[in-house]
Amino acid sequence: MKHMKTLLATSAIALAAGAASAETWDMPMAYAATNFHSEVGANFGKCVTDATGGNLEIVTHPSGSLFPGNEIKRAVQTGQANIGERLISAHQNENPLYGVDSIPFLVSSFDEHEKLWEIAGAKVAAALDEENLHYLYSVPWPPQGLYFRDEVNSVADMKGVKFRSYSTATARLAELTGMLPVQIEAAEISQAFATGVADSMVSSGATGYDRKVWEHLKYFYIVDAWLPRNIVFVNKDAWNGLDDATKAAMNDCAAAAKAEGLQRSKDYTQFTLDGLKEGGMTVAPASDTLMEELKAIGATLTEEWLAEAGDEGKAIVDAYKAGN
Ligand code: PCA
Repeated sequence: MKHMKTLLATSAIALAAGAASAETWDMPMAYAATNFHSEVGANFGKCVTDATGGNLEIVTHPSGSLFPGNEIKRAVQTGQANIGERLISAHQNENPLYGVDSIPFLVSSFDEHEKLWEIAGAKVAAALDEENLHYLYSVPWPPQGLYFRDEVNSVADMKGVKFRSYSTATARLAELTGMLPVQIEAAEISQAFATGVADSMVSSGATGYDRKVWEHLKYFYIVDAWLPRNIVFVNKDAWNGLDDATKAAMNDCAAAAKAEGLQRSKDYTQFTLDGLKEGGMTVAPASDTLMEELKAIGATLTEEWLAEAGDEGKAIVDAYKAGN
């Protein structure tokens, strides 16, 4: 009997220890569950869960279901969530460095973008570190183009059009083209277009496809203006609390997610442009006039960014240009 009691007590302690060391981290994400960023995030979560034998389970919550996109960064900074993914340029108003991936026409292909990120990524990670966030991995969106309800051949055609923005830089682009910006998370755009709150946006084919915008918008102009990035970060205190083996598992899974994400983003580019066409949209390069006018506006936006980002920003752009 005594032996039995000891056995029971021992297994209760073992159970309690197991329960205490096994943790679940909820990972808020802003984009559709079917979007590649979300799928890569889910694979990342599974990778960590498997690699740690279930000691750290990461559960993703796409579509802004746990926290809306614009609250994810703060939620992770404050530890309301231990890990999350966010479109970093949406926070350019907090630190111009977060908008380094949205300088118009500095890069227009995946390869160029990766070169820029090789230079800028560590600086962005350092800025996040100062905000109690540990940078884990990041994945680019496909090149950004312009969506409209009506045909547009020049900047004059954009005057007065209601424009969905996702950052201060995209809002400024709207202002400089005479449009009326309104900042809306991707999870809300179908409703915004359906109700006429917005009639245009800058984004990738991916987001238009994910949100079936062909039900409301009819034109997608390929301009390859920039490739913004989603970053997955961890609350720094939560990160520091992990043991070395768990950190190593996270790093290995992050490296795999980064590579998978880049490839999936590339693959999704043409797939989603075809999808927009199948939905009935006109998908075409912007006219020469429009392109020229956009480049002039892009030059203004670049100057403004450089003025805000100071020496550090200039050093990144100069280093990128020197390497090309
Ligand atoms: N899709 C995201 C950001 C960039 C993109 O292609 C969005 O529109 O919110």
